[in-house]
Amino acid sequence: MSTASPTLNVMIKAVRRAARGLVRDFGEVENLQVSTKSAGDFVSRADTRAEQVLRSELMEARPNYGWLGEEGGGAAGKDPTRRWIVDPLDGTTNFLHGQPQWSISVALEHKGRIEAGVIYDPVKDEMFTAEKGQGAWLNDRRLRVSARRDMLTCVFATGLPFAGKGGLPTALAELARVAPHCAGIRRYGSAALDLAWVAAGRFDGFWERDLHAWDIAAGLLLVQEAGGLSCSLVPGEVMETGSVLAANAEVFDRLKAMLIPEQVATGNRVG
Ligand code: 2AM
Ligand code: CA
Repeated sequence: MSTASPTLNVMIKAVRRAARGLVRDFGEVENLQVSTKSAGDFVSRADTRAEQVLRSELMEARPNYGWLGEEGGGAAGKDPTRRWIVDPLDGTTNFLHGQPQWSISVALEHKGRIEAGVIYDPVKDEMFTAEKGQGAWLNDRRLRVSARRDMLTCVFATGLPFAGKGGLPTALAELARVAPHCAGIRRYGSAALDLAWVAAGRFDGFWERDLHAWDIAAGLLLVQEAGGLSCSLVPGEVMETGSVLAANAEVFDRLKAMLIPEQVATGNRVG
């Protein structure tokens, strides 16, 4: 990153610390073939421990801020305008299956806008960072979304519902609409990393429905700071609906027209 603010440095330090425990646990999980249940419990504990590490680091550095975490829920802070939005382990299913595509996502929200975001992929040692107005970065390299404008050359990421989630018919209809017009669609299972990869130009766009604020908060800022666009797939603010479309500015409108032909989604940009 260029000149990281003290707050961004706090975030980076916290995710690096949480990552150390997760990397250790990821090594263990590959050996844990005893039973699916014990592996599942082990990963839940790893997830909870990572959130505890993040919470103690971030709240120690900024004691007045509020908190919204996937595991620990929400807590108001003395400063009602600022809160951390944290996913300690995004891509839990990959982690559980020994697949190296998972991340830690931390965002700082101020008055409803995301001011700073960090997504860390510890397996690849890739630290994605963004601060409002300061660009998006991967380690020390400035990020730009891809410049592809021909849909036929584009690779998109999406998510598919897991058991019990619902929404499979919609997801399949969307695949049927987009797949014939692009070079490929990937389903990697960490929404936070998918968004970071849009920012990095590795994906030309990403969409998924019914996510949570902690899955997307940091990633949306990364996309915006890398010159991409985002919106909600259903009426409302994307941070509330969790149904997100993000893409480079060249193909954004065409992808949007394929995914929500019946309506124009509200708001193109985060914040
Ligand atoms: P998670 O790993 O933190 O749960 C991918 O489709 C996205 O959906 C990921 O960001 C993932 O976040 C989320 N996800 C996958 N399985 C999930 C589950 N069983 N419950 C809630 N969210 C899930
Ligand atoms: Ca998540």
